[in-house]
Amino acid sequence: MLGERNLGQSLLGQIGNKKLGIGTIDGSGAARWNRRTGQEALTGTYGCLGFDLLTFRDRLMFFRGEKLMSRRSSRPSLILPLLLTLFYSLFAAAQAKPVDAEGHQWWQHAVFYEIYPRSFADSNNDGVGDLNGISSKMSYLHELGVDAIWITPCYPSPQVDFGYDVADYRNIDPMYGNLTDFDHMVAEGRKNHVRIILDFVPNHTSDQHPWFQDSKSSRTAPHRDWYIWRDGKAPGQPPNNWISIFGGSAWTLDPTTKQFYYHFFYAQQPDLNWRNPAVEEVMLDTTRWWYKRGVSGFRLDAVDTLFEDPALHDNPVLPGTNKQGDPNMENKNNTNFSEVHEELQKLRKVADESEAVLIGETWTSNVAELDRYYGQGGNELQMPMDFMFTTVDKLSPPEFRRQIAAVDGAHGWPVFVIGNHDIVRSYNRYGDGKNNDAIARLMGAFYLTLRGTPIMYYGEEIGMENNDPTRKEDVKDPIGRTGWPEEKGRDGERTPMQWDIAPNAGFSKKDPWLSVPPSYRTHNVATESKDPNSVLNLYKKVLALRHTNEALLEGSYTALNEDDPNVMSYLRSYKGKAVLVALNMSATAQKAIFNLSRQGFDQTTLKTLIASPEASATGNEVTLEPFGLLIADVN
Ligand SMILES: [Ca+2]
Ligand SMILES: [Ca+2]
Repeated sequence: MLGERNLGQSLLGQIGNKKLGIGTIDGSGAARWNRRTGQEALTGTYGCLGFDLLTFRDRLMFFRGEKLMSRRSSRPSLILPLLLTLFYSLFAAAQAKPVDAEGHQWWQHAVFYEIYPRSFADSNNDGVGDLNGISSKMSYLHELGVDAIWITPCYPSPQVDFGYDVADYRNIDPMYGNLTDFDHMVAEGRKNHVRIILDFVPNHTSDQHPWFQDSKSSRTAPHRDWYIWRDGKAPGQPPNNWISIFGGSAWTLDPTTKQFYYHFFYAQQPDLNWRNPAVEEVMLDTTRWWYKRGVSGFRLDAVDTLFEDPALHDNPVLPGTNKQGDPNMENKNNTNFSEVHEELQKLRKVADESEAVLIGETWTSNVAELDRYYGQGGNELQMPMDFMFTTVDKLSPPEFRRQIAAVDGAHGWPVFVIGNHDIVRSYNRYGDGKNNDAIARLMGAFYLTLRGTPIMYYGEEIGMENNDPTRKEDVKDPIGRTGWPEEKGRDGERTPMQWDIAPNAGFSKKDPWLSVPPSYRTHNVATESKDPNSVLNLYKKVLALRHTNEALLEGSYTALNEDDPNVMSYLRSYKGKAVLVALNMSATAQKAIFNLSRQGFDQTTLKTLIASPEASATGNEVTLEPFGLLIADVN
């Protein structure tokens, strides 16, 4: 899916795809590319613009779409792209170490688990979670069936946006520990076969970062151009109409130098200027620094906001206002620039040096958009998250089938999530208020058996629920404070992990930064460990199965009984072996009959592997209680 892009980006895409292409350039300087169905090559003809790719720097400028109109020559030189193609393909081949006969990489067999470090485990009882707390829970994570943990930002930070305002990219906030604690956590992880994934926040720093402190000190400071500074339209008027997603103008006037700086998020989170090569270089090198320290990858924060229109055109205003009371607008001129993909390719090259994985916070509205994040020939993110799955907010087999089929047909490996630190917990979103535990087990049996890599959210495995603040003065999340009461913020899904029945759910001896919901008395690790039918034990069983069963690890996905409005069922098959998953998404008992002759199983006999208490399989027939589930071997 190429669509309309600027010339530079399409070129880089071609190199990544190991193909050469020719396109046409329209009057606006954009290139329109076509891909012939059934052929990987791009076709078309150049207009008056050509290029001679002589130096790396020139190439960079070209890829960035800069100076596009100033570089003219009679015809394109294709030799350098060819050589680069060869180089990149050899490089990629040298880096990829498959873990199976299918050529899968480690992250394709792994189960990921997101940890909000403030809320996971508090080793020193100050009410806030920390790295030593995480280290102490590595054996829990391993026994659960987790292979990698993604820790949301734990760098030094004034915590205006709970760590997403980074003041030093190469250190640990004292609240969470220090670099020695970090190294200890990596070592404990290795002992327990749990890899560490950190959060990388490339779009902006904290306003307390030394780069910004220097940048704002004078118009000629060395770091001035590391951020985006502009004069106002008129005295006291910001440079344009862009809005911060945390409310108000995206521009703040600095009284010392009398210019405005740009911030897509909070005013304390100034955007870095990614058009400055020095910024790019130091950020790429920061990822390398962490890989050398034992990190196995990064989750990239808000990548779609990396670039802005250098001419700062106003965004189109839409009718109405948002939850912050600002006019609705289309963020056309400050998000989703094609240059984002070029940076992802560069980050990926550094990641490949260490067999690391890049996970994307990729909010997309369709699979074509998601597909672009994998890159041409898979040269960008290995794991862009499919958040469209989380938009199916009701237990609807037809909607889930549509969504899974679309993602299964994308050009990369699917990544499934049902919750994270920005979304109301899945327990509440899918729960009906009466059968929430059964539904939590159903959802676990569902997304953990799909073809792709799941990213769990801490506490999901014990059926943790949202605990939203009821008074404005209790709200910690900035968007909850500015948007109250309509927007209560994200505190509710970030409460402390529930370990046992001790006060504060055993998270801390001191009252924690956010309180646990009363349901911690029944929904905690210690209590659920003893109950064979708990949400926790269902998760453990499913995770154990998906680590050992070849059909679940390697198999294709085929939707079954696609007209059934109540039972979601599918087959995962690999080399003549198959696992069938049947999930009753309704509040009434259901029967499902499976004819798998088209899938190569003439006499279907289902052998139950995992089932809810009242579910059973006889021959090719499955009986399920309300919200019941059954996972079976097909013979
Ligand atoms: Ca602590
Ligand atoms: Ca930006």
